Amino acid sequence: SDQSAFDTDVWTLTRFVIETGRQAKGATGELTQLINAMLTAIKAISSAVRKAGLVHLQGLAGAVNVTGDDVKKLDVLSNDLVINMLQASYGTCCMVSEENKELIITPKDKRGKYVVCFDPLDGSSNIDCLASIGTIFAIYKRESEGEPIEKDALQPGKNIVCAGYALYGSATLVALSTGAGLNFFMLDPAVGEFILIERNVKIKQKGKIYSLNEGYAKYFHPSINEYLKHKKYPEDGGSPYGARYVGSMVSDVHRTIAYGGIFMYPANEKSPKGKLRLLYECNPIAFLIEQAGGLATTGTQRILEVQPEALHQRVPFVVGSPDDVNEYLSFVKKYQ
Ligand code: AMP
Ligand code: P6P
Repeated sequence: SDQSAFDTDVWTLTRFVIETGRQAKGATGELTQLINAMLTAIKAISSAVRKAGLVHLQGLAGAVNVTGDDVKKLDVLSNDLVINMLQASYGTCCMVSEENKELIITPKDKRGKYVVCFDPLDGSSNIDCLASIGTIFAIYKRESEGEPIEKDALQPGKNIVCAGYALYGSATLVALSTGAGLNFFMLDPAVGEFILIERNVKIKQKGKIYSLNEGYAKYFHPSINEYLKHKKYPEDGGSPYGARYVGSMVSDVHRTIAYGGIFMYPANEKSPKGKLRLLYECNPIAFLIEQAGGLATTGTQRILEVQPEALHQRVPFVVGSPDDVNEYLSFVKKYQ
């Protein structure tokens, strides 16, 4: 009977986070509540993303609005969902969102001890062509007392307590780490729960794929073009690498973790610091990649060591399999 197919002791992400919370000495449950609030927002965003092409969305349930009035853009809807769910968890004192220029201060009566930096819908320029998009977040413990200030959010990525991404692709996946390895969870829409599918994920030591927007080749530093030439015309007679680039960071990063290789958004003459934002794109991804045994560098510094100076600052970003990132760094060193 199909009963046998039903796992009655399934590891949901909610259960997994409660379990790791119970194992954390002296934990009060505040972080567990906060992570589960983020997951609720992600489930709602997933539902909205999958309907966006069909109906005008209004509210959480995605009721059809036939007149199409007060339609919220998907990235604004996603941003509101994350802010509201996290503040309602009583776990945050302030937040940084890609959608908000200023620090988002949690109302006094709802404050907790965590800071969350997030991109509610990364790659939203890809929505209209139905390419995969994602949500990225990083959670830190606040450092100051009293009224939350920007300094609480301007922490190096090495201070991250928990980070994750959701990928709204052919299925909805969450990658999550609280510092003890990287785990993958897949959304079972029938149950509305994320199910553990891969524990302690490790990236390949070396891959066969490079991923970047070569449309900027004219503006790249010579070390980049020289590295790319080596990938396409290997002098050692090895076979060339394959090229893959979605232009949606979570999609390109997830493929890099799953298949190995290198993802790059380097600086170029038009964007001297690159394009990707340190607080809510580069730091969380760098944390997760390192948990998977990979490397994450600006080209001159480990991403997680960068001391942020501004909420929306950009950094050059090169991540992936250790051998691939180190090979790229050898080309950078040639020019130093
Ligand atoms: P809390 O009292 O819930 O804010 O947790 C205090 C500390 O325990 C956190 O900052 C984490 O370092 C750790 N911790 C709490 N909950 C979890 C969890 N669900 N998974 C991993 N670590 C946790
Ligand atoms: P480009 C999407 O707009 C995004 O922020 C990332 O998701 C993606 O990696 C990057 O920009 C793509 O930028 O310049 O290659 O179009």
